[in-house]
Amino acid sequence: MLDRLGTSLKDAVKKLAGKTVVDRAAVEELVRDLQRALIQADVNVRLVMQLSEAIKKRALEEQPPKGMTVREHVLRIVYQELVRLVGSAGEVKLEPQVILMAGLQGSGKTTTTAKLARYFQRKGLRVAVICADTFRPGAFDQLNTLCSRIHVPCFGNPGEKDALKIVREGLKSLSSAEVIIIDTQGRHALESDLIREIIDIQAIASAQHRWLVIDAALGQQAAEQARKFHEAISIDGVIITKMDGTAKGGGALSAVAETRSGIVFIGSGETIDDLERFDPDGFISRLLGMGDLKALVEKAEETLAAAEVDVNAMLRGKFSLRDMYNQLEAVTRMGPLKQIMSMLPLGNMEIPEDAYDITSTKMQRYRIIMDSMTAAEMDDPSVIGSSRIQRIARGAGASPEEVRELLRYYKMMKRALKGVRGGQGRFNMQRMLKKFGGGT
Ligand SMILES: Nc1nc2c(ncn2[C@@H]2O[C@H](COP(=O)(O)OP(=O)(O)OP(=O)(O)O)[C@@H](O)[C@H]2O)c(=O)[nH]1
Ligand SMILES: [Mg+2]
Repeated sequence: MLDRLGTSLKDAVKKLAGKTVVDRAAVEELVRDLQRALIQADVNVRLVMQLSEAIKKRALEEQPPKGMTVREHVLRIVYQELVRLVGSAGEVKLEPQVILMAGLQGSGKTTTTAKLARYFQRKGLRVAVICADTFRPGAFDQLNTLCSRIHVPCFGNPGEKDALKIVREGLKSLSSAEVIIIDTQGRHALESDLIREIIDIQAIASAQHRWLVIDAALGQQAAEQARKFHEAISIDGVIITKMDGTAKGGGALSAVAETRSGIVFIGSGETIDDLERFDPDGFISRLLGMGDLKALVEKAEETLAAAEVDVNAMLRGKFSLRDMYNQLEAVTRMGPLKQIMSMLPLGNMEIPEDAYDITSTKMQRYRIIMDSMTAAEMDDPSVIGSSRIQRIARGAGASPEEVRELLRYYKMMKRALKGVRGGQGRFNMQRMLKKFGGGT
């Protein structure tokens, strides 16, 4: 879902990236494209206007940070504002809590109640649910069936018409549970009965979380519903269901903005495990086709730490083949170069497509060649003369010329490292990747 929105947003962003100059006209065109894309996806018009005004104002008034082009700056603003639109990641703590589910008929409350029970169960918490839906025929059976499959206790009483009584008794009888999720009734449209009941339930349950369940297919009415529920019980998180469908999804995004809360989970199918935690940065990155910048940064830090690259020694000029091997390994472990580049913001727009392939294959070859070197050669490559080159090449199934190329590459890297100024012990990956792309 959201495929169409994603495509049109990506087109808008690509158009900007392809412009020779990013001036006022280019920003205005981008903003118009974004507006069109969001409105077509059913995002609330008022919200679209707020968002696009904010983007325009920032893009035209803020100075790009040092080292960032105007183009990157504008795209970063688009990214940040969209992340803000979908809200911060709603908090889900793994501690004792009561969760109250709210939403209209058929939005997916009951299914999601069971999915959430499963989620907390997997995290090792004792979970139980209460069926406070006295409206829908067979409501208790539906929830009870889902929960008994995962051995989660389900409290309810199909003969009882008073939902408040059920909640009161349920909380008492389930007092040994750590997480209690309360499923409530839904109606076709917002009715005062429904709202009054949920206010009363909250008065009894004092739920730490009041989560609104919204069907991704819901259009413009979503904002109105969200506002009413928010006024009643102060919604602190939104769960969007049926993300596996073909819905436009914009309505659900409007609901999030209306409650000023974040999306906590996404339902992506009918089975009990089809529930995902929502990550705003990753979501918008994918939507814009920028790749997951945050994931890259974290991954890069982890991998480099694991590779034990002694950056300081390298900057002092002590750079052995072994150091280079560790670096190559670090980069290889991070995944195919292409994937890495697509995780860098806009990296994929500036680097020619075929640069990746040569590079990652070459990297593999170099590692194989180094694997057939001795420890002494790795520590001090200057001992490698032509007879050793022959031997290394044979051992690696490579040609002597390839081994020489590797040695040339090593020398170039060593020179390049000497040129790295600053020396804060940081490994300059971009520079290294550039060498890979154009150096050999
Ligand atoms: N494909 C898909 N179907 C879902 C998802 N979540 C719920 N459904 C389906 O949506 C329908 C309605 O779900 P329920 O959980 O019964 O909805 P509800 O909000 O409890 O409905 P009421 O109790 O009548 O208010 C069911 O057929 C579910 O299987 C989802 O993430 N993906
Ligand atoms: Mg239900």
